[in-house]
Amino acid sequence: MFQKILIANRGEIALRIIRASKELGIRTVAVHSTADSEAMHVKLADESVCIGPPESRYSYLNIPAILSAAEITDAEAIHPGYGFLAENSAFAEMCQAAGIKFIGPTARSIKLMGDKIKARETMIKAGVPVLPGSKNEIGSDDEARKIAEEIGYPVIIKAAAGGGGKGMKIVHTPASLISSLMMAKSEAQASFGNSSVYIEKFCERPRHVEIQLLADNYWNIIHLGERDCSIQRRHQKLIEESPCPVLTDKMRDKMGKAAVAAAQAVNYTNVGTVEFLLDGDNFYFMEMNTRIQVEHPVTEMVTGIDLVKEQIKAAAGERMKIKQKDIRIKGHSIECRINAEDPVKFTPCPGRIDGYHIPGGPGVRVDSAAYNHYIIPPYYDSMIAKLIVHADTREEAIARMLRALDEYVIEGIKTTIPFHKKLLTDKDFVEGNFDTNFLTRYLG
Ligand code: MV4
Repeated sequence: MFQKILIANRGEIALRIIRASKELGIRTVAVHSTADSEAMHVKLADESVCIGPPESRYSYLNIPAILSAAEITDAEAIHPGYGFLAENSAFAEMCQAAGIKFIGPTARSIKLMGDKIKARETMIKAGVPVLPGSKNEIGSDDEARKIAEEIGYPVIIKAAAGGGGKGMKIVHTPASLISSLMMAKSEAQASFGNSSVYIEKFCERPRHVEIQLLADNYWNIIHLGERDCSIQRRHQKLIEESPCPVLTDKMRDKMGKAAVAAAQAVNYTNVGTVEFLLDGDNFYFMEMNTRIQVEHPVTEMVTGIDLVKEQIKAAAGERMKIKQKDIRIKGHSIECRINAEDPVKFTPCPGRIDGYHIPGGPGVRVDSAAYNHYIIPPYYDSMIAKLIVHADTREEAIARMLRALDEYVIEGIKTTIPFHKKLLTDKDFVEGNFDTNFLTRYLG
């Protein structure tokens, strides 16, 4: 096992990794920007190194500064968390070249899954269902017309280097195909430095259901059930839960097996998530996320498995002790993302917390780096806490979440707590009757 690891992240996920490390007897190094000198991850780590000015590109994305910090503190491994450098295959390669273990999958897996066209092709070969679409990058307007006619409208144009919903264009009629194609290509070039796009049949009312995977370095790959992440606004998830309210045991087994097959096809290691669109009884591969995700706690609550500890152990070369047959999904878990945002307009609202009390009691977990009098800097993501509950049934989990949201006091800034209180009493939400368009309709 590692003696010391460096955490190349901030906020709640940095704390989550520090906590897992401490329980494994590993010493921790925090890195931070000048805006984060008073941040909780700096206080909780054994050591800290300032790596640059507030802007992410000069600090949390500053590869030479982070590798130097690992070198001077003798850290043997780097945990990237999520966001920032977590899915940067060049960074994973540079860690390896510097003799530092990257706590995540191989650079090869990250690169392959980062190319959504290659990922799609890999899934087809592995027998994982995908929506009808183009095999390769769209080469010409004629090719786009031909493929769209073949699969039928509506279609969706996606960037090969995209993901997470960025740069997608939905096309309802042939008349708008070519202009959408032009826009998609130029947006892809501007956002990702790569104008390559592909076309898929557009699925109108899907649920977003994803399978959590866990793998070691010895070809052992298991799945830990699913999360329903359909409650999103502009591709930002706001509520996640496990299990998915409409998935049968039979469907879970099928989807889980497909996700494992997907991972086997690329010799996947460490943790990962396979995203599917669920449309009635059919599911289709969307993308694979090669990192620990924000919403991992709901899976931890229903399986009793510590995903961050497992990922550190896997990276250290330990053989996985958990077997697929040991996995049981127990009860129901829900996570609400609490953002420092206006609860109606969702505009960021950084500033000083003045009055803070966290909820507690049975089945309540708060993953947060916030504390009373903490000043939320304006430079980073607005998520300040994840409130996670676990109960025997979904109904009890909703009641528990409403109770915990009532206990949560965050004063001095605006948060999305009032939004969650309202949404959790919505009839359709309570009935589990929603898809990825739910919030667009709900918010009007
Ligand atoms: C789709 C889709 C419907 N049809 N692809 C969004 C994130 C990325 N992982 C894939 N995404 C989607 N891909 C096809 N062929 C619907 C989504 C989607 C979505 C689209 C518009 C608005 C909100 C959405 C939320 C989740 C998924």
